[in-house]
Amino acid sequence: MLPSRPYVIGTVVVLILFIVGFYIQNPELIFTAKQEPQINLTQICSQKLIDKSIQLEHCERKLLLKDTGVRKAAINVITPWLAPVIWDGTFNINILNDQHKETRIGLFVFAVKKYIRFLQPFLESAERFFMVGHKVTYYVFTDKVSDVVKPKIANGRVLQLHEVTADQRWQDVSMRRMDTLQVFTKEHMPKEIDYLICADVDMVFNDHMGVEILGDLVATLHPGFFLSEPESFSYERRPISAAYIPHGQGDFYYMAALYGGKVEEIYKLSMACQKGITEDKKKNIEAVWQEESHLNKYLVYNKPTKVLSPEYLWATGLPHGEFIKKIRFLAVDKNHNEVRN
Ligand code: 4GW
Ligand code: MN
Repeated sequence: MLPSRPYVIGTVVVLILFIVGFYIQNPELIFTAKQEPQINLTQICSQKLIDKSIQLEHCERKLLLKDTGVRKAAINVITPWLAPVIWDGTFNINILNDQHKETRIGLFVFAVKKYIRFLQPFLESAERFFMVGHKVTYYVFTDKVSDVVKPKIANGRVLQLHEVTADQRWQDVSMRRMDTLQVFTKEHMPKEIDYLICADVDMVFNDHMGVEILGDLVATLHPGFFLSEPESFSYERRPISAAYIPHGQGDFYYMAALYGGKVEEIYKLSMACQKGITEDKKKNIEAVWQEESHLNKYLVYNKPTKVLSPEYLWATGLPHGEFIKKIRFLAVDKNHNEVRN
């Protein structure tokens, strides 16, 4: 026997009401297909290399670049000329230590006039963190050798003290380093060391800094500029100076408080920078950030083979968010009035 007509119509109406009611309570089931995909930056970051189906065009590029995590990933693992950028976690120190068992490393530093006060903490912290277990020669240049307090130095490490002229102007003290470097990298160092690291003295080593920083030509990202667009780098912009870098050129803003390389490379670098400094002096001008400007100029046309992240150059009190896992080399928060000459 077939069900009666009113019974069938009633059942169909109840069914329709049930289905409509279900979708009203679960609207996402209706609109899923039409919804714009939600962009979850964190998800994209971790997924981006694996999931090729996600096209970068779908993302707001500007938004991505503003997201500091992405900017770091975008610029800081490897440079466009394929030089590694050294961050915590990008190297295995045991493998590298094995490779550098016989490597001889120099650390070049100026401590002239009032800056001699920074030398002891600099050297003591270097003994704790700089190239521990390797052959190290400290090349210290000062105007008062007799005032140097020699710290206890581990076996396999040597402290050389050298007398240097104390220039009147602090800018000249700072720039004299290039002049001194071109002499020593030619005459003394080639027989004594393989690599030379040049550093400011108003710094302390605060965490591991080892052979991972060694390379033919090595420069460090300035902590104040590593997230900046090149237009805002404080390069020398006056064409009259030998340190001039035109807009549109240059990759990073490097800080002169830490750079290095093979002795021969530092010889070439210091020759070029000193030549620029001398040319400027003849014209009675001085680059905006003295030898740092000349260093940046040199590195535009002689790309570093390794770049150190700002872990290797940080300043007290500079906020670092989640970027900086290790502060390896820290600028001392100096009282400028006390150290001014
Ligand atoms: C202002 O009065 C001075 S004095 C600025 C630098 C001075 C200075 C620098 C000095 O009297 N003696 C000296 O040995 N230096 C060396 O140049 C020292 O190695 C120092 O780290 C380096 C660069 O100077 P700085 O550290 O003051 O530069 P910023 O401000 O870039 O850290
Ligand atoms: Mn300094």
